[in-house]
Amino acid sequence: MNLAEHLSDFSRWRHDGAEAVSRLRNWLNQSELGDAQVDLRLQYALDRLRDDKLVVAFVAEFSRGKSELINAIFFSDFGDRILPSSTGRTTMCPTELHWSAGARQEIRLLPIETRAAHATVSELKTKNNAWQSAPLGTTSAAELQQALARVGETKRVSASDAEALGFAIDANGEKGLRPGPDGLVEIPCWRHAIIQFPHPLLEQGLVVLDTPGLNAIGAEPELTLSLLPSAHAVLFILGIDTGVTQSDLTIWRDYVRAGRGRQKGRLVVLNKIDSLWDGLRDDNQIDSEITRQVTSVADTLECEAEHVFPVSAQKGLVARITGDDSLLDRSRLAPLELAMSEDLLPAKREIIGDNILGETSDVIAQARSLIHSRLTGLREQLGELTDLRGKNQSVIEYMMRKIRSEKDEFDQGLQKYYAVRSVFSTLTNNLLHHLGLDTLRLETRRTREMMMEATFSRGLRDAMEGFFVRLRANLRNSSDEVTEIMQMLDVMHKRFTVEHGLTLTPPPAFSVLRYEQDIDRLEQAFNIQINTALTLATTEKHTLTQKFFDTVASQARRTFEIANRDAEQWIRAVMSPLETQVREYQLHLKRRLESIKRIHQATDTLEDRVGELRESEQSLERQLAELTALDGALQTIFGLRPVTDERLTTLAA
Ligand SMILES: Nc1nc2c(ncn2[C@@H]2O[C@H](COP(=O)(O)OP(=O)(O)OP(=O)(O)O)[C@@H](O)[C@H]2O)c(=O)[nH]1
Ligand SMILES: [Mg+2]
Repeated sequence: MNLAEHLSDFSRWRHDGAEAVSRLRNWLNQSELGDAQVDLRLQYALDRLRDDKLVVAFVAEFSRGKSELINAIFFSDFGDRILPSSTGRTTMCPTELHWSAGARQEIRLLPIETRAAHATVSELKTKNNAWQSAPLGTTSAAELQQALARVGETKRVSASDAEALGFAIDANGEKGLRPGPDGLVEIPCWRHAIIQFPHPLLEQGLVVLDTPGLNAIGAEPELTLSLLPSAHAVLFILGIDTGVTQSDLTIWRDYVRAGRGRQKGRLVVLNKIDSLWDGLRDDNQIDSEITRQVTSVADTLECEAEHVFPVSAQKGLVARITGDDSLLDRSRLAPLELAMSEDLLPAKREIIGDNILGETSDVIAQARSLIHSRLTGLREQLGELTDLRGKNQSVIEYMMRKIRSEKDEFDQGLQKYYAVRSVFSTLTNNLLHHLGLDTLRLETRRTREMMMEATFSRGLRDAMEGFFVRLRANLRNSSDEVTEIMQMLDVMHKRFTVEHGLTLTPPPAFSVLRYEQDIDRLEQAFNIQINTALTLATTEKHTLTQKFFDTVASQARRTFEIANRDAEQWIRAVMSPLETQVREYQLHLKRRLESIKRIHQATDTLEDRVGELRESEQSLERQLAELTALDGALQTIFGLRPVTDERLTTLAA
């Protein structure tokens, strides 16, 4: 299977999974076993399954062949080069290629001037009027090429204007843009480009991110703090003709590997191997030269040689367009694509699968325990009634009194439960306040003001450090509240179990650790990169650190948003089963009382009633079997790790 086939296999899997989840959802509704909360949870799971994206980013210094490699891997069926690729700097802004069902075919360009304001690209994505957009014809390759060429547009502005937009200026052109004789510098017209078009791979949820070289990467903190770390695969590209240069190494260390050991989905590509096909060397010499270079690259980058893939993007593209199989073999694209799909898809499946199974197993366990408690109640009632066979009126009256007093006792217990529930809602409000976006907004504003006032690097750094410290303190407070809530729930559960003999499913746990780790990671990434920014001259330092902070703040907001959503969901998840079970039990007592009353008043005969209950018992048992089958189907799809033919071969080897 090539990458495209792997991807369509993956998308089929998601489709089947979505069907299985839908079946569960419909069944729960039809069997009256779900409630609004459960329905919402499954709806979210379905949405996630359908909208899920796979992001593959291409990162390198300029002219290493990123765009050409994208053309060869993804777009060769257009019969031509689609993304512009040429000598010198070509791609001037980060370019995202994707497609969402129902979207308009278009190219959207974000003017570079938007860098001056405090909004990050992801915040601007929803603000249509910030972008310039043009419809995109996709019938001919030429039309596409022409539209896509716009990602390379530049303009000349004064050095001070460029500085205000966060570009570094350097008279020598080493550490920044070099002003021309007229004092002007050349900057990209666009800050970001989004290309939406219905390519089959993009339709399956693939997002391709093409990036420009080092200078541009460094100036957009969002790329380095958010887009690249969250990409499912990052391909780092080198040229065999240039080897590993100092700036290649900076990109690798600061942006791709970012201080950690080998990560899944991070591949090194040694491009342009065709430059060794000079007609003088024979195949053996070429092969050993490639092996030598691969080893040396792996040494320099401190990675394993088998994660370095020598290819020729250009010859690969030509081979695919002309259908030349032997050239395609020589281009060595296939092993790279195989590694990409092996790194990318199984890991992704595992995450999605665990995620969805987490939701559905919970929902299924709830439904199962509901059926069980209905069954237990029913069987208890059946026992009571069969015991009454042949008994006289006074025994029936005694039974009735007994059930009535049980019911009264339970109702009294409920009063206590309602009192505790109101304490619970105070506690959960506190929790949501600490995880709240208002608090975060306040912290963000405060830090920004402190940064404005800071004259020295120390002050800037202190302001930022304080920001992280306070965010962590908020999370720790939330963690205390979670403990308190858990203790209260525990008491509530014990009471119902001991006093009324209810068997309740223990509440799921909740921890803020994940969000703390997110914040830690953000701080780490930030620390690595802020050092570079702090060595700059004052004005640049201010603009760049401010921009860094904007991204950090927007990332932190995302973490807090997720924490909030999770906490709300958790609160619902602990409360709703308890409420349902209490309600069920109340109903059950009522039914028992009703049924004895009717026998007492001789409206029903005992045998009719017993017959009815037996029928209900059977239908509950049927429900249990159906639920088990639905569970099994979900486990098969999401629980088992997919084994591909290639995987088997590697395992065997
Ligand atoms: N010989 C050879 N040249 C290649 C290969 N891949 C790309 N090139 C050439 O290298 C140059 C740069 O390629 P691009 O695809 O524009 O590189 P890029 O990394 O996207 O560069 P920027 O967009 O400027 O950051 C072009 O002239 C390509 O034709 C290859 O496999 N072999
Ligand atoms: Mg390019």
